Amino acid sequence: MRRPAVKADWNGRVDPAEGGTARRWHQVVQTRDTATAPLALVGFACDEGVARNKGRKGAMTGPAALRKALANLPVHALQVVDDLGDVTCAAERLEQAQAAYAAVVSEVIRSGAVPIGLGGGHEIAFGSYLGLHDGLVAAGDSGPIGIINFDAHFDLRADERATSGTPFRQILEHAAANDRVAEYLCIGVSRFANTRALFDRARTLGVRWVLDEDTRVDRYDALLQEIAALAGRVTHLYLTICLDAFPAAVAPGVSAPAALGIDPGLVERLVDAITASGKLRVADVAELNPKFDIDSRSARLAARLVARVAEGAASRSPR
Ligand SMILES: [Mn+2]
Repeated sequence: MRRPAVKADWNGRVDPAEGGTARRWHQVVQTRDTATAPLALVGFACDEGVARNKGRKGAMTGPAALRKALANLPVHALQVVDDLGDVTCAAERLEQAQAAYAAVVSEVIRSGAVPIGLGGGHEIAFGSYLGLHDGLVAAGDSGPIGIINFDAHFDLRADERATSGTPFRQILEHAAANDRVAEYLCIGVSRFANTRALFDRARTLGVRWVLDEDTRVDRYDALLQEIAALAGRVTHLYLTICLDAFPAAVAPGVSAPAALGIDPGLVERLVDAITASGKLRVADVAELNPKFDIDSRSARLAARLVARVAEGAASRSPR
């Protein structure tokens, strides 16, 4: 179920004439079994949740496409990143894969590093949260967790089985059952991609959200305020970015392309605020589906977002 990291996955351009400041991701990634660097990539090769949610399969190869796009990006503050390989999901083994991925995330968190999950369907979110919760429990930390999800969808579905559409309902139920305060903020949610039942559930569960039509550069201050207020109320933040939050032209390689979508440049600035809080403990990028991508646009965007999170988190790292 766990596929070890492979150095051959990381290759790209080398600029020897430019010296030591011309380095790229493939030159700072080290393939390992356990985390020693301040940041650790953990792939979640899975689209079982997407399939159960009646979506377009293909996110299984998301982590591989993401590594390929990431390999050639230049590094700035980033010195070293661990790649811990992939947890892969066999058919019908979603819950087991989520538990296995959560165990890796938890181990990384206990080591003091920040795990960055490479999706995989958005069912990755329940695993990331579970790993964070378990890692904190092991450290005797019962602090409140804030979850920030950039997404066109709430993913609060009530389905009996876990899918890519249920993780945040599962998270909030898990938190309630385990005496953990968890607050969920969903940014970019669309009125035309979520039923009234889902908005009602969001209200019942105390979820805060910002509609896609309000996730605009001219509302930057209000968005920043929303994030700062959440960061002020909690001890730990979990950031998850669903690529279907972005316009279909920018991110065609997803299960459910967005008709409107939100501005990636705006999301990056908000991501900077999240990493600058110093409270980011785990992050992931979900729903990369290379099967439907065009010119690797979605993979490039996903890679840029991972790099943005990593650069921000690295400059905050205690290590
Ligand atoms: Mn989602």
